[in-house]
Amino acid sequence: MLSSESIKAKARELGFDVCGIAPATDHAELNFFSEWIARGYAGSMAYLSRSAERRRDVRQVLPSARSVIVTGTVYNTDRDYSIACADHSRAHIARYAWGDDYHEVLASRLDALVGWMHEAHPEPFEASPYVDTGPIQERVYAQHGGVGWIGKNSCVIHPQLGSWIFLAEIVCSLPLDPDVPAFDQCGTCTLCLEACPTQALVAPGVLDATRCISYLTIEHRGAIPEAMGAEIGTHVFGCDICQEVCPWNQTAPVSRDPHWQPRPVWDEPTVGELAEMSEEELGRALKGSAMSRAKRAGLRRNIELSVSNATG
Ligand code: B12
Ligand code: SF4
Repeated sequence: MLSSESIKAKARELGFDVCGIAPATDHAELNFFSEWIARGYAGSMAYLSRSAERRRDVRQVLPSARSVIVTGTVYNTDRDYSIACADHSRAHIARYAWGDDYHEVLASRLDALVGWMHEAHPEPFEASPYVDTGPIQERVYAQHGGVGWIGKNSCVIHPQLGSWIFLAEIVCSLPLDPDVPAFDQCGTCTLCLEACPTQALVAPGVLDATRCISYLTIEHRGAIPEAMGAEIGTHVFGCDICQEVCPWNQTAPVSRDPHWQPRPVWDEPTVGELAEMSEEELGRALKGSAMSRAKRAGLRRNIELSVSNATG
């Protein structure tokens, strides 16, 4: 029988920094999703409401599921936090998007882990890998797999690694030994709620995405609502503020993995430098980058707004 310990050891060997096992059961936190959608917090992310039924429980996606193997991968690098930057012409890009597209990098590592599991355990079993885009509530399983707790900023925080971690999972039919769930260590701290420039964190752990800079600059198509324009400042893609102020990220380790090191073009550029990029340069820079999610038109819109906020 494949043991949880051997899977975790293999996961580390493949480049994942942490790995935990959650049982595929009806965790109470999974129920918040439908209320979150009903409150309109998903905005125009129609793919979330469309798949709400499947997102309710991983067994909707894989009926034979008994366990969820959850991995965490540190993407932090040694660059300063955006809140430490006094230069108003600096463009801010979310830390997770500076290097290579994590979807591609982590999907191939998960495939290698699934391949190894089938070799180590020749009897038939089902195993489906997911990185971000699958209809599963990754943070809930991360918490139940002991990877980290869901913080007041709604991100999964690992006590040693902080929250600069990608999540990626394998939903599988094997009844693996589960980990102890992570416990909440936010305590009385509310720094993230206070620091959010758009008051998007409406209660501890509850994010109204329609107010979140990350949603507005990455997911939202069309014009950015006028009322939010100034608050976006020079954030051209995503936002890290509620994680930068988090005490658990003040001594977070950095990754040496070449995949997550900042590409020169996204490494602390000014809004002016981004505005001057030709279509060809932008196309090249977005190849194999998670920033392609915003589409060229979205990025151009964000850059234009940032230029106006920086100069206005
Ligand atoms: C949609 C989405 C977004 C949306 C909505 C974010 C959100 N908080 O839901 C937007 C575009 C805003 C976004 C932003 C970001 N995202 Co995102 N996103 C997702 C995605 C695809 C789905 C998340 C989801 O299901 N949201 C719906 C709500 C219900 O879920 P939730 O907030 O995660 O859930 C908990 C709380 O909201 C709470 N809750 C909800 N309602 C209520 C009500 C009450 C009363 C209570 C008490 C609690 C409560 O309970 C829920 C379950 O425990 C996941 C990948 C995945 N498949 O899971 C990545 C994911 C969550 N994102 C990720 C990242 C990195 C980011 C950003 C940091 C990117 C950036 N720098 O710009 C920001 C962080 C913003 C933030 N503070 O959350 C990572 C997070 C890694 C981590 N360590 O936690 C994920 C897991 C992707 C990945 N595979 O690594 N994201
Ligand atoms: S990512 Fe930025 S805008 Fe979104 S909740 Fe965090 S601090 Fe607020």
